Amino acid sequence: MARHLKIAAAQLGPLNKADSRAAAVTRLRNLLKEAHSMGAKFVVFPELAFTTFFPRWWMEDQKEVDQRFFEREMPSRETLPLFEDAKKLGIGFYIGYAELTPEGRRFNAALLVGPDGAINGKYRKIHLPGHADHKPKAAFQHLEKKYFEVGDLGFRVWRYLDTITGMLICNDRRWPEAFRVLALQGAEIVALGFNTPTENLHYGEPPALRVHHHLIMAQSMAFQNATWLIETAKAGFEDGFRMFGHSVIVAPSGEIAVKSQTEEDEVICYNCDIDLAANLKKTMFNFAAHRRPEHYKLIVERTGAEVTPANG
Ligand code: CDT
Repeated sequence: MARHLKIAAAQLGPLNKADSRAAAVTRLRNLLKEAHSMGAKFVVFPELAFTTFFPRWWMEDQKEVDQRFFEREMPSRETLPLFEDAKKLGIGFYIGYAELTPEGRRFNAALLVGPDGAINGKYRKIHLPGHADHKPKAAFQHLEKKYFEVGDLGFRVWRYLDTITGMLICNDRRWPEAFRVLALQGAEIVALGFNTPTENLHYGEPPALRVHHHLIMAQSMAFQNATWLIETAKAGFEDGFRMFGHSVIVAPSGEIAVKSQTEEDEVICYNCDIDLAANLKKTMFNFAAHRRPEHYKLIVERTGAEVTPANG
């Protein structure tokens, strides 16, 4: 019998700098309840879901940054009600947060929480976009390389709700290698939260094109790796800086099953047939039959592109 799992993407509208952690948790709890009322058993929340997307600002007082934006433990006193609700409702979730370890290390992290409220897995973002240096003349900055270390837990999957589920965070979705490493571990679902500015920090680019790239990446990554893909946005104007929504649930066929319509708090939900990819995995994307890793060596040996033509 086919396995089905009703999954929700719980998109958040803007969280401003002045918004308290408690206010964010209240909104997340409301979204969780709404997802539950729609029959969802697994909810995917955004990246850095408890605060504004703070890496857009250069801030020098690290103590204050830690205090305002980072979590020293999970669940913390303030985030615990979300975990308790999940347990009460018997619903699992993915959530992104800024992690400050007891050793003083900082990561852009995500948790996979079971329907019993227990933490099943943790991922620390590996592809950190942007820059570490101060660009005071820029309209906004993208300082993930200043505030976070590169994740050290690898790309992993977990047995979760009778599926194999992997986690990624935001910019990871632009790197096919990340998805393929999850698919090679049998991923059936990939959960990912994101915060993507509507404006391109580096050069003028039509916002519609940015959304177009977001959608074609999601569709191709899901199809080429034969997984369900849930991508959830934090969206809207945060302190005047806009981020696009377009949270999506994409089927292993590469089709968008459902997509958000707003840049506000919004739940979308789909009853995912986890076995939908079975034929694809036996034929076109039968990795064991068709992959040729002996010819992929450059993928792991070389980081940046070098012009090395076969004819010299
Ligand atoms: N949060 C995050 O990773 N956002 C990036 C923006 C990159 S622009 C420097 C993204 O890939 O959507």
